[in-house]
Amino acid sequence: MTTMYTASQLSTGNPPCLICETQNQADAVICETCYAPLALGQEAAAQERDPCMITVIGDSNVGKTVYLGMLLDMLSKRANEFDAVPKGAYSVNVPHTVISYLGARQFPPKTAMEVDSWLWAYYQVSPREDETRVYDLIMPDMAGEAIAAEVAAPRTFTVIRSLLEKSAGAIVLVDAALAGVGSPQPDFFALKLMTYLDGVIALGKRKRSPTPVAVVLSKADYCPECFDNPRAFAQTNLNRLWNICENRFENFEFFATSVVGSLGYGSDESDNVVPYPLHVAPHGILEPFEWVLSKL
Ligand SMILES: Nc1nc2c(ncn2[C@@H]2O[C@H](COP(=O)(O)OP(=O)(O)OP(=O)(O)O)[C@@H](O)[C@H]2O)c(=O)[nH]1
Ligand SMILES: [Mg+2]
Ligand SMILES: [Zn+2]
Repeated sequence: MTTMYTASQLSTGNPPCLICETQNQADAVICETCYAPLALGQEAAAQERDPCMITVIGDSNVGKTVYLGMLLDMLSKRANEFDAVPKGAYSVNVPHTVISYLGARQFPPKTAMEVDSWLWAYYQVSPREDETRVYDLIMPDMAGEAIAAEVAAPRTFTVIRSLLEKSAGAIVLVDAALAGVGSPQPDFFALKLMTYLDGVIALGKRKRSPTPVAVVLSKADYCPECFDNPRAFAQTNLNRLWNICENRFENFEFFATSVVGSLGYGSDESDNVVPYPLHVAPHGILEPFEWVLSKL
């Protein structure tokens, strides 16, 4: 099992795992139950606020890694009046990886299913117009296949459930390019995901959940009409998802997002045709995040 830190890098306190509350051995670096880095708990113990977790979920290949990397990079470049400070150098790994790949005109590789290889990011974010509002954001980059496995058979990946239980908000990515060409897969997967989320965070059978959920229509560069009216796009192309949002969630909104401006196509080592990002032009990355913060 590999980790990003050594025991000596971590402070001496031994708070329980922030995600699943397991009390681990004092010299452990990752949680024995959920494999989250224990540095998260130590960072959090040093703050005097409760950390705020916003979880990015979605199917495999929907664009979670690219979105999260771009979002964290934009935040640390002080985009849109936000100040964001990474807590712990490990937090910079997601944006570092994503921006390096995009700079080399490639997409980052898919995230491995093993929980102990996921990259976690812990950022302290505050809007510049009101520096008293500080959010300790914790966002892991999870593998879509693990999310699918947990949704299909709950408790296969306890870390996902524990995270969602503790999340103050969720960003759900849905592949707009696939939905736009009539594939039912994004709609069905999102319906399962929202049903799962409702089961984890619901207050009761009748009550709609107040947890803000931003639905991000990813790869909207393939279907630019998405940007004009994301809600209308969802009502037409993701009707099952739209209905469960209306029925079960008090606070939801749809956003269109894209990271690339133009794509080229080429073959990879195994002769599959793959897209290459020729030009990076982020659109609509911060909006869903700002909206979630505004609802907390
Ligand atoms: N056109 C376009 N394609 C994108 C965009 N973002 C991601 N992609 C494509 O989607 C693929 C998957 O993106 P990832 O971010 O790796 O997806 P993921 O959700 O992290 O997938 P897993 O790690 O398997 O869960 C990329 O390799 C690109 O081909 C975008 O903004 N526009
Ligand atoms: Mg990924
Ligand atoms: Zn844990």
